[in-house]
Amino acid sequence: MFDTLSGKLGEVFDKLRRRGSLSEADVTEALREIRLALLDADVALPVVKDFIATVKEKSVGAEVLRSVSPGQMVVKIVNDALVEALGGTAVPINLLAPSPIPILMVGLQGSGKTTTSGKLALRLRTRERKKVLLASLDTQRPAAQLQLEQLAQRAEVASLPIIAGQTPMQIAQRAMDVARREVYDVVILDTAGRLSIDAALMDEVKAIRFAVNPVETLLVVDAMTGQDAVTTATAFNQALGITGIVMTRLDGDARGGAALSMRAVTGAPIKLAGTGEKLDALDEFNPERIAGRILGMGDIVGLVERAAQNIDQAEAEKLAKRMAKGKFDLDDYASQLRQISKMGSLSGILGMLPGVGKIKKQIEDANLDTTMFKRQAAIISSMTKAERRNPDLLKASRKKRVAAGSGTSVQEVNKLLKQFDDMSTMMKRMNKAGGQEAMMRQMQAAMGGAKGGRRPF
Ligand SMILES: Nc1nc2c(ncn2[C@@H]2O[C@H](COP(=O)(O)OP(=O)(O)O)[C@@H](O)[C@H]2O)c(=O)[nH]1
Ligand SMILES: [Mg+2]
Repeated sequence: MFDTLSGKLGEVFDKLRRRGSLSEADVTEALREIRLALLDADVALPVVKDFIATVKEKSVGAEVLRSVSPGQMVVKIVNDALVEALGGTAVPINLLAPSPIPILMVGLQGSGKTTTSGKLALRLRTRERKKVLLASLDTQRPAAQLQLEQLAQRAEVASLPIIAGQTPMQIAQRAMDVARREVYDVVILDTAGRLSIDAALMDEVKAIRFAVNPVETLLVVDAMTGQDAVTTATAFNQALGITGIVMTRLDGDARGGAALSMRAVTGAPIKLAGTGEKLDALDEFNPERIAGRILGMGDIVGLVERAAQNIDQAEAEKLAKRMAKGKFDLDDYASQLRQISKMGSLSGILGMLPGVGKIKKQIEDANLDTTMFKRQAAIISSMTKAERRNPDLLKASRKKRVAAGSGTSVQEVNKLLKQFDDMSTMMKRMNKAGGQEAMMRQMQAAMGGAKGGRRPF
């Protein structure tokens, strides 16, 4: 799985990394090759387009950190885009519900529902210490219920006694009754598949879903079916509303496109990955780990992350010290603006300050306008050293000079000075009163607020 994609991306990056600096043409060429590699891996076209657009935007906007090469920077950007496409963070099976927790397994015939039911039972018993009951609602094939019973024995969990002639609905209700009476934590309901999506299948599963109200409705799809897996997931999701996807046969030589497209196309997270026929071949689907495997460049990704952290941390500490001493001048303000523009948001540097972490996300959401920061940085660089240290020197004629030098207006210079003044006042207050959240609110207001109107924190 992912081998071809991994190989191709490896070639792209080998080329990039041999260069000391990157021209726009280098990046364009690399993006073209990445695009081809993704399409070749069977990733859905809209997903490829988004992916390339994201990488392009980030690559052009990124300021290369001192200790890493441009090629390494691009590796990191592609890595992050892969993680995002794969769903961002791992989403665990939801076990936060009153027992017995019903988990409904759905999917096409042969996708791996029954096998996965057995694997999941084993996993929940051994890792989560859950008391699990397996029940087969597959009355279509004579051997199906026996298959699950055998899997239950191997996983050392209970299975619902088979009663011939019952309908899937009767079996589901009996399973829930037994689970309540015998105090099971989890009931896994394995359903019958069909060769293709048909109304009868959906109606049967819908009725069961309505009757037992499962905490998880897990769709099992075969990774080897490529784009069809994505189509199947879309159809099941529209008809039933699934809570997660289990992708099986990730051990095979599928090209991986389904895994990369699934989240964007269906919106449902891939929660688990089947990686073999054995009962313990079921893994949590972890986007970071999988992106790492695809790129095979974990060391570089780590290096860039550490470099970014070090620089920001050093700046943040310096700034925090100056703030604490009440020595915050226009040079500090400019250095902060540079950081902000580089990071694309206030969160970059402020997120490093102690206690700000938790509101970092909210700042990011506020989507600050960085072009204004760049203009302000230009104004400050048109001032003399003395003016930057002591803004009170800036009277009318000096303001005119600074405005002309930076290609702005006196009005803009005034606005900047007012913002700087507000910020200094706020910092003094912060030193006295503490209160990070209040500080952030004022800092945002001082810097002109969010693009689309001010949002409350
Ligand atoms: N290699 C591999 N085979 C799998 C995986 N999951 C299921 N299978 C195999 O796929 C076949 C069909 O599985 P089954 O659970 O009966 O599918 P169902 O019809 O959806 O219940 C069986 O031979 C399984 O051993 C997997 O993750 N990797
Ligand atoms: Mg089955």
